[in-house]
Amino acid sequence: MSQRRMKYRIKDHNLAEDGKRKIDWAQVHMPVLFNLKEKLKAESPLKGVKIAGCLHVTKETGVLIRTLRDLGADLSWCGCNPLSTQDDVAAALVDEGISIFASRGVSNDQYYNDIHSTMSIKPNVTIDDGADLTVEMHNSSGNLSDVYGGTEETTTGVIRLRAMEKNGKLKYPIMAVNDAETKHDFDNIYGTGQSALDGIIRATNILISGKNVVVSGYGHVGKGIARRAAGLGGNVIVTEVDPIAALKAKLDGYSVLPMASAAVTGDLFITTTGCKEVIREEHFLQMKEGSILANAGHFNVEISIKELESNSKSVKKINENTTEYKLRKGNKLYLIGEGRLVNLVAAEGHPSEVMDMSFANQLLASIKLIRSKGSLSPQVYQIERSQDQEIARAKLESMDVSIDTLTEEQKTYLTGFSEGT
Ligand code: NAD
Ligand code: RBV
Repeated sequence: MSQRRMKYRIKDHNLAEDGKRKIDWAQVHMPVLFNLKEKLKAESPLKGVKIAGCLHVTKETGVLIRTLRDLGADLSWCGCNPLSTQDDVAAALVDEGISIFASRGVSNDQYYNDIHSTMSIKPNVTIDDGADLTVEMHNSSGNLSDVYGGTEETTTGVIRLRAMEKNGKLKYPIMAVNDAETKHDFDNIYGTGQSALDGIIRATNILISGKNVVVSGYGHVGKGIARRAAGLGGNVIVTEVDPIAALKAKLDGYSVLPMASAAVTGDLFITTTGCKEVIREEHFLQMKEGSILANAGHFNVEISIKELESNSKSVKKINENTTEYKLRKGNKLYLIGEGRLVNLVAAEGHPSEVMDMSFANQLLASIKLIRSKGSLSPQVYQIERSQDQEIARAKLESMDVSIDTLTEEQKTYLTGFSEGT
């Protein structure tokens, strides 16, 4: 595609060399995706397929985009969060002939304009993170008959798409990439566990050791963050609404408290629930001077910023990613990354090594949609076990790890009932 005729919207072309170096670095750390591409490239499975993507424009996503292009896809891409785009990566991808519509720090209107520009390719496949693109595809007046299906990267997106399915509103099949074990048991846990703390530390340089770290939600993301915060010497307090998750947190050795009590003792608060208004006015008013607030859930709804603002007499930026709210009662609270995904706003998102598996799932799920075009009904589909197994094996292999194989006798034992006491 000629760059002059190609449509795109980025911040600054001059950043392209930096972005290219970053994507090249990530590529070296994503061997599963690379080897899949090498295996598939002779058959060009994406030849002539138009793909619209709405997923954080990061160096890892850059590797996914290059992979899809090298397998024949025609691509158009936007960010899935107003603050997560790495502008140098966006510039590098445009330089490589990809239509990118993304920059860091967009308004809500610009965010949706970028989604619509991305959709104008009239995709056969949508790759989404959070379901904003898929919802816009459904809301637009355009015909969806060219769409074979879509994929969804994150927990919140899968929840939204299942709700669409339940309400009879889903018009094309979706592969729930998040629900693959090689995605949520690694990306959500280890990826967010490390990168959320990385973001908080980059934004504040605080010492985690000795702090009371309140983690809201003890699902995949919460578990990962709790483990890493404890590893850094933090005293972890979990808040939950689900009794089973709360019990797991307690038996994993953490304190479990309702937010009303945790608000009084916490030094650092990290929300990971996918739910709204988890930290709100009644909690802000109980917090200690200097408390720090961050969110790792998909949307910026977990910390009520509206109530933080309405209770403040002054608001000022401390640095690029930290804002000070001086409450009317005198205390100062600090919000990181405007309450958006702290790992992508204040750090670089997940390490390449975990995105390797998430994006291998994205690639295989997209190919599956293309191969079964027309034969899938509009539902949210689970990733097949065989895909998870293939990715886990490839990842182990890339790490030089070998495992055992069941003997025939063991297989018989594990599938039989005759051998007992
Ligand atoms: P999950 O379903 O495994 O866990 C969510 C947990 O939050 C559950 O245990 C639930 O009981 C709890 N919860 C819900 N409402 C609550 C409330 N009001 N107070 C306390 N606890 C509450 O989901 P997950 O996979 O951990 O994902 C959580 C969020 O993080 C989602 O929005 C997901 O999209 C997002 N996510 C972000 C990243 C990232 O890069 N930052 C990575 C993966 C997932
Ligand atoms: N995520 N992507 C990155 N480095 O590109 N980091 C995190 C990256 C994804 C992750 O898979 C999660 O489910 C989603 O962002 C939340 O929006």
